[in-house]
Amino acid sequence: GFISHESANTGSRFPLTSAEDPDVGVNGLREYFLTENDNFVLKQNSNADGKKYAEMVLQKPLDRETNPHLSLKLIAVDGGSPQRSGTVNIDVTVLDINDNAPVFNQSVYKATVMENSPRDTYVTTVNASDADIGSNSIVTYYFSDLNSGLSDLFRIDEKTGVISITGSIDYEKDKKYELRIEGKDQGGLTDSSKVIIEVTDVNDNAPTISVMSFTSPVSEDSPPGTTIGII
Ligand SMILES: [Ca+2]
Ligand SMILES: [Ca+2]
Ligand SMILES: [Ca+2]
Ligand SMILES: [Ca+2]
Repeated sequence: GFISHESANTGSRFPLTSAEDPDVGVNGLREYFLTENDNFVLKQNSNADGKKYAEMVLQKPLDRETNPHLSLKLIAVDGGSPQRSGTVNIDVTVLDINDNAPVFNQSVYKATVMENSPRDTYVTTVNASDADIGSNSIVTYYFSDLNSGLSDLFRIDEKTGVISITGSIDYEKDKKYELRIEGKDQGGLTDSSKVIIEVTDVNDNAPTISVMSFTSPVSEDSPPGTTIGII
């Protein structure tokens, strides 16, 4: 069989073993045929000694994601009557290259948290999938906008994409957060998305009463309607 990366250029040649036919002349090897397929065409050549051999030429790029394995047959026929033929299996294994970036399954994630939620409270999980295999498909997650200061309030697990709380969430300070996230495969291809987190209010503030203070005492002859204090 053959092993080829899906990145192999069109025009790449894969020489095939030549068939042996002890007969000569018209009864000798005449022609090769290859199973019809999308990627390879057969090219037939002759050595200096007149021996025929064939090679497969890549005419359409391989794509491991659609077809990781090709099972082809090479058939050699002679020119005799009755015609005789020989068949050999040609297995092509297509190796992965990192030609797919991760893709987040949502362009926006929405979540709600209560203010004053304790540290490690679960917020949401983000997920990006990658059509490649192995390390080409392993995605790590991180916040892309590190200057926002939001990484003091939230953390993202780089392996699982779970977002949780690390700081103190105060509705009276911020009612909504927007986190920019990125997913990166081991080959460096990325996708981005965002998480919008709404904070719900908790009744964590008692009413306070403020009284206007006067610097001068109220005189006993103030006209009716004079403001004494405002609650
Ligand atoms: Ca591919
Ligand atoms: Ca990938
Ligand atoms: Ca691939
Ligand atoms: Ca509150």
